[in-house]
Amino acid sequence: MSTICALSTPRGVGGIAVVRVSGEQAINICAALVRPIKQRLEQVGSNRTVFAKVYDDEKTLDEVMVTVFRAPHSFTGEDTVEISCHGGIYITERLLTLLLAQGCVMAAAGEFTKRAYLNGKLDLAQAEAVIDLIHARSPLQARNALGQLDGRLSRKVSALRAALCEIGTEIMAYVDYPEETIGEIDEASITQRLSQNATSLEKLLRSFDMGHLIREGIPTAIIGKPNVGKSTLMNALLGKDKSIVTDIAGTTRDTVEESALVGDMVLHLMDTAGIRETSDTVEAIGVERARAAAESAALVIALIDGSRPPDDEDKAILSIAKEKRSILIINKSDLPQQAELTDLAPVIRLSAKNEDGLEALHQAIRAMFKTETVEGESLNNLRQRQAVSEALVLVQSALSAMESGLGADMAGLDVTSAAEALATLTGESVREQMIEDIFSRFCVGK
Ligand SMILES: Nc1nc2c(ncn2[C@@H]2O[C@H](COP(=O)(O)OP(=O)(O)OP(=O)(O)O)[C@@H](O)[C@H]2O)c(=O)[nH]1
Ligand SMILES: [Mg+2]
Repeated sequence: MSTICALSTPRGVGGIAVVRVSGEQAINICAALVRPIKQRLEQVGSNRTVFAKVYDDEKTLDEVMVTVFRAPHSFTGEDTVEISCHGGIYITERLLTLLLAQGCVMAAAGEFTKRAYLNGKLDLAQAEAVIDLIHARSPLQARNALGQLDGRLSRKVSALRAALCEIGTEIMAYVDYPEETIGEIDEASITQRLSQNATSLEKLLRSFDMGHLIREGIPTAIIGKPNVGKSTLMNALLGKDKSIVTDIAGTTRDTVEESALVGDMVLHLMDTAGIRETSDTVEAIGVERARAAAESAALVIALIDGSRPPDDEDKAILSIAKEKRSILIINKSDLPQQAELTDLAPVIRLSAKNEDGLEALHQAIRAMFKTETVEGESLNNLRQRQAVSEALVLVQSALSAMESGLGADMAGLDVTSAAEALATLTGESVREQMIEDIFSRFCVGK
């Protein structure tokens, strides 16, 4: 395999930049350019960092720190050299040019991680976690990706797969050699174990929705009748004046969208027009959009004004919220309170204007999404979901074959195929094209 090189830090001006070289010739190629002060690069021990100079035609190009990783003790599993040089465009480009002249080739997007996978350092689910970790924007996203990188999802899926393989083997042994199998096949036990596994697969499948939300950000609609303080809350959550706030009912007409880190999650906030009956054509379109936003959201934050007794318009809002995963906010807690609502939970009293009580909102959101997910064990992308849903369909088909007395041989084939479908998740058996697709989503240098 060729020896690859790339800039692993963002292109541009910075304190330092890291150029990574990986492959059989990594150390030899670098040794021609990078000279440590006290010894030759070839003599530097594994996982050691030393001070060195980079030479460009016998003139010093830069003073660097260079780290040598010897196979298999590196990220890629190959000999790897990481050169931490000064972070400038000229220096990094010149260094890469010199490396290419010495026989390196430029790494393709995700090639370092792809090699880590091909060399058995990571399985496919872990490799995907590397992309998620790089793109994480919230602590929860990062922890989830880190859990997956640590192999939590892989272990869970491997355990399920092993259980299915065992059932499959048992059935097939009986079907192929009925006379040698001790006793009758225990159909009741097989059916029970199959349905247990189906339940686990269903649960895993449900975790996709949550994993996906955590990874992509939670579409969140802020709804309420006019003037309850939706835009004020939106601005408080964003930490800037994005939405226009006035005391005129019907200020917000179009949906205003922006992402924000709320607590430890990314929310895609949608501030909406106040929902009410109106004859104004423009406002009516805004109200329609508000309803659509609530409909499409994964979380609805419904507001009412605590300083006024709730009316029919508020009740209409509550009934929209009831249909969704929602949090009810009684706003304007700084004013004398008139709204008493205890039938809906969770209810949070806060003052959006004074930004008083926002922490309780953060906690409610956190509690709502955290209890439903185990960090690092959720399915995070469509590929993973596809593998699990294929396995589930096959297990269900095996179950109905067993229950209808259609024959153990049918069930055996289905269970074995289900185990194979799960194997694609961790990459124990995948097509070449799938590997290409996954790693092309990476950035160069990773
Ligand atoms: N006292 C008090 N006033 C608030 C609070 N939140 C919002 N307001 C005021 O309520 C009025 C309406 O606020 P907005 O944020 O524009 O309300 P809205 O729900 O977006 O209204 P529309 O866009 O018209 O639907 C403004 O005068 C705000 O200053 C609060 O917590 N306390
Ligand atoms: Mg508004």
